[in-house]
Amino acid sequence: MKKALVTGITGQDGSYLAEHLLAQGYQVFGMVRRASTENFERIAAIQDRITLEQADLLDQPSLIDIMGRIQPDEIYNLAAMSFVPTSWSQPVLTGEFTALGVTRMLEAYRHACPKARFYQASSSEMYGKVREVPQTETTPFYPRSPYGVAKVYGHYLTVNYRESYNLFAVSGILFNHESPRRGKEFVTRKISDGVARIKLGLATELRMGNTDACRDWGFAGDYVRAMWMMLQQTQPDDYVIGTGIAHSVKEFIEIAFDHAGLDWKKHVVHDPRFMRPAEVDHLLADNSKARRVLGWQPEISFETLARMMVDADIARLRHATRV
Ligand code: NAP
Ligand code: G4F
Repeated sequence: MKKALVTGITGQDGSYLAEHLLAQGYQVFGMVRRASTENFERIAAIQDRITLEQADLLDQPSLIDIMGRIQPDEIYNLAAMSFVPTSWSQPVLTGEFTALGVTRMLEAYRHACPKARFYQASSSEMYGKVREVPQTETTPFYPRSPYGVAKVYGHYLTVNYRESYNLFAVSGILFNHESPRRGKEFVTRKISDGVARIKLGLATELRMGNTDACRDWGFAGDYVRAMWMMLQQTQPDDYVIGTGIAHSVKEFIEIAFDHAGLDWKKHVVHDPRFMRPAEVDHLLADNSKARRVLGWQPEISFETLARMMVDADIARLRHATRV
């Protein structure tokens, strides 16, 4: 039985990846940081089938310890401070988690279990003020947030450790991917949750920032399959993962409100508090390498994703409030 270690297992991607790995017959170990209350909502359904180990991206000895004890065949480094606006208010912490955390992970990996395969969660946010459209594995980076800068560091460090130490280390450059398990502060989930609240009479308005921004949005369940596929190749390499279709925030709003039978113009209010100091205007993936080499392709469309998220939030809030 292959062993996989997943950091960030309590997050959106970690929970879907753990389910995928269990379905592939893996023994799954999840790294969690200590908290005064447990935060296992997303992994509640599989908690009795996985092993949770306490460690922290900020603490080098804890990382060496768990990798040395587990001796995983595959390591998926998904843990990070992943919310872009927080990276302006907490830039030093973002650098510690999202940039230097990768160094600590790679150091632990090369000393404790160098035969393992390593996946780094790189991001389309690295393209920022895009240098070409669509973006490929060779498009130059121009990050527009402390988060994006930290991800560029983690990306190049992973490439550098692969080349310096002959490790099987890969970076997946993933474009935005969403699901009903997405954190509520990210735009798609903020909208689906807002629509559900308005539909059920729990709110009347939804306050939004830049609704002209465009993203290449896909479904998280599709994207974790790509992570796993990257580690099954004969050679380590980096891949862009996205759908190849971009939509605006406004389009997501329109589909989400329409699906609930609501008129978005009556509820959506522009709020400058949600504008960013520097914006990423338009991201679009060229996924041809992933399609060709990995045989990967997305299954869930933008429209299906938006509707799925609205349905899930309405069901969740109905259950919670008995409306
Ligand atoms: P997420 O839901 O925010 O999950 C982040 C995870 O990181 C959580 O499990 C969190 O644990 C953990 N974490 C944060 N700081 C930690 C620390 N110091 N030590 C240990 N664990 C820590 O993020 P996601 O959407 O699943 O994304 C997964 C990864 O992919 C992230 O690295 C993100 O930057 C990257 N990424 C995401 C997207 C996307 O569209 N979702 C696109 C490209 C790249 P707690 O539960 O304890 O907070
Ligand atoms: O959903 P978002 O917060 O995601 P963002 O900034 O694109 O970052 C996500 O995707 C990255 C991949 O490119 C990941 F690496 C990262 O970890 C994260 O998962 O915002 C999307 C867009 C932005 O342009 C933002 O300005 O939506 C715009 N937006 C408009 N109004 C808003 C809002 N975003 C948020 N969060 N809240 C708003 O009210």
